Amino acid sequence: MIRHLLIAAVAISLTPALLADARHIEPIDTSLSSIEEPVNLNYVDPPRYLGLDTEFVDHDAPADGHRDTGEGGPFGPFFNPNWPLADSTGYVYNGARPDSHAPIGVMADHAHHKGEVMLSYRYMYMEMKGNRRGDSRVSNSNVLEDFFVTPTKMTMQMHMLGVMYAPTDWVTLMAMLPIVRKKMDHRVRNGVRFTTVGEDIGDLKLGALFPVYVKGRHNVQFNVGLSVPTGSIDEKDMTPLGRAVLPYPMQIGSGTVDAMLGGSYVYQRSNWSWGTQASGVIRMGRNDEDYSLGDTLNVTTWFGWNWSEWISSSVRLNYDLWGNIDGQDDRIARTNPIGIPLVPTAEPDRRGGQRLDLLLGVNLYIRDGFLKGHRFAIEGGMPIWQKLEGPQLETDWIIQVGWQFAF
Ligand SMILES: [Cu+2]
Repeated sequence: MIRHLLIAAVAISLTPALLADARHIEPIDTSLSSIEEPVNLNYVDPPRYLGLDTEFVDHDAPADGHRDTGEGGPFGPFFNPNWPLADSTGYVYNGARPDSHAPIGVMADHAHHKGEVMLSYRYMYMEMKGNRRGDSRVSNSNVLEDFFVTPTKMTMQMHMLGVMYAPTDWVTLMAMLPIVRKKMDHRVRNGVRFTTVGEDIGDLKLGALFPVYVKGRHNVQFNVGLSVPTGSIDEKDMTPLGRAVLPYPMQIGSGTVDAMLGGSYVYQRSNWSWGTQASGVIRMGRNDEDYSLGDTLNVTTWFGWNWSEWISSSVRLNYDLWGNIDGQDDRIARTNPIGIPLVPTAEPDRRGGQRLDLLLGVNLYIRDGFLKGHRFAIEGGMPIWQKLEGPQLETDWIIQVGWQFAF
């Protein structure tokens, strides 16, 4: 089910790009910013004021706007390795704007030119409080009618180190390593409260990103990747039943090799851009404990507004769908010693869900001084809708900050 949706979503998200260019139709824009001169890449001293009709210039691009790598890549006539290329209006896709990187919560959104390396660090904090079944809230005492223990709150912190490297213009390689800390508060029927913590290196993610079509205002990319099960599925902590393996949402890794697949499209105007991305994770087989986490689908779309050559802001909708668990970990008890269902987090068929988030972000691209070329970004938001196979903890808010530096 999720796999079919993923394929459909990737196809739908990329269709406008193909149609728009194939038909050579530019939307008619009656605003001032539509009066765009062809980009002059030799322009030495671009204006640095806030302006609605400023065309920001990529100083690092060769004067003719073309890259001379001489490598054709595997995509035949569809792909031109000398990106970025001008379209018939003379517009050249600009990869050196604050909004030419997606909001920091989006990954695998941009490629690099041959020989470039990018280092990145992200910090994410997420807070989940209270339970939900379907799309309505359920109280703790409500959950305790059916279960011996209820989770009441969870926080997740993640540090993510990333590196990107482009051996050629047509592929950018990526590696990301998360370090995750999860903390969950619980209440027992008898009123006792307890907290468990899971903390470890997460699953190493390796990927390759293909900028298959970068011309004029359009940027189309595909990415494939593999998640390597370096993260723990053996997290233990003290519970009322003694020291035990923690339930599924407190584990750090998936335990399985996971295939990752995605596609994105960004449309760029002189002062704003619109991007959309669809991606998914497919678990391959089961892990050592004979279960696999549900497959996931993510579809996100954002609008970025460039206030100047160094700052942009964004608004983003983010949809996540994740499945239930296949199989079960026999180390995780599902009932207490007298046979009462123990806790909803131990139930493989109460883990799936869907969520739609609204997020606001700011990207900074430092153009001068000793931090020249460094990017800093922040993005935060909250769900506007969620539907969970519960009882399951609901998400309340998410914030992410990041740093990126390419050289
Ligand atoms: Cu990068």
